[in-house]
Amino acid sequence: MGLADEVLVGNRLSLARLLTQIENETPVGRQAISELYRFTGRAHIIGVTGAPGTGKSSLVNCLALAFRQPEGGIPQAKVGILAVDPSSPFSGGAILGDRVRMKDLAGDSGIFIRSMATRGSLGGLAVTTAGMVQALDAAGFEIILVETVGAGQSEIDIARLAHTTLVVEAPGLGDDIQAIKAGILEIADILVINKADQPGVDVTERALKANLDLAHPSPHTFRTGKTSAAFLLAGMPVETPAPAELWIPPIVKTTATEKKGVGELIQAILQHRGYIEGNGMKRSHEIFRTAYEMGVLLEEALLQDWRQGISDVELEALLEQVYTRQISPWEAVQKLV
Ligand SMILES: Nc1nc2c(ncn2[C@@H]2O[C@H](COP(=O)(O)OP(=O)(O)OP(=O)(O)O)[C@@H](O)[C@H]2O)c(=O)[nH]1
Ligand SMILES: [Mg+2]
Repeated sequence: MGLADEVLVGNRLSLARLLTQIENETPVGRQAISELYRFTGRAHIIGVTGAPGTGKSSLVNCLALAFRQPEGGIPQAKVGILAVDPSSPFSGGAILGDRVRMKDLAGDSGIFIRSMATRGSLGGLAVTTAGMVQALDAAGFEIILVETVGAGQSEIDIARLAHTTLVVEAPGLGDDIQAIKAGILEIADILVINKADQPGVDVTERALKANLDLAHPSPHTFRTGKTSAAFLLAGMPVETPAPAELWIPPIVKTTATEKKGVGELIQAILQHRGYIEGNGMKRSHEIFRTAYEMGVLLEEALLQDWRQGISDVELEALLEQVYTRQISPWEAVQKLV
């Protein structure tokens, strides 16, 4: 049996191996993803982002438990967890901490937890994470929680990947309106104020509400920036239905350490899921996400292809000409292509 088949029949060790192959962007990983791709698209992907230490991992832990041992009408689901730490590859300590905190979940075959430390690569965080999510999806995990530390681009990447994005704030951190970046509010489908047991919850809530009023109402739009996805999609009408009803991100208060507010948070997630499934937004979101992923892969493939057709000597000679100011970088590129 190949790796992909073993993943499909629920072999956890094979799934772990596959995730490593995908993380390392190996041909084996890409081949397996290609075989598994038609089994994907079933999971609901939940992004969990926010400033360091707001309680994202604790919340992910609570959410996973709630989907495994559901109460009050919450559907039971198999849960995959991906903890992405884009900040540095040397964060073994933090990741270990997450593992320890997630001990409640150990030994349950309906849960799969994976930490990854992304490294700089052509495809970058978005494509590698997307591949790992696809593997978990094909393996039958119906809810996939992806945690990233809010650090700029990574939140945007997660929003592209996730169907529902939770932005986690904590009192004391978000009191200063300046501290609540408009960008992060724009990607939030649900705002969570965790550590609701701490003082200052009302101040944080008021600050969030004030910012929400400024940022909304506007339907979520996808920004491509100067990426290959922008080229791929240029001039293509990606269907973005105007939703009959705007989604105003609800603010949910939780205390992860006491497992409080988790039921409300799950209700909000399920509501958002119903919203995007019912109005066509899920479809346009996924088409966009796919275009983004293909854009990154296309760029990589074209560059590799092009690089094979050019000798080191040729390239060096051109660089030398640019260095000695005989030609400009632009002229050099014209010669190269
Ligand atoms: N008082 C209180 N503490 C909490 C709550 N949730 C989490 N914590 C604590 O806050 C600290 C950070 O929690 P984590 O879950 O690791 O936070 P995180 O956002 O995942 O942190 P990073 O991944 O490092 O960004 C831990 O000591 C938790 O026990 C809460 O609701 N109330
Ligand atoms: Mg964490």
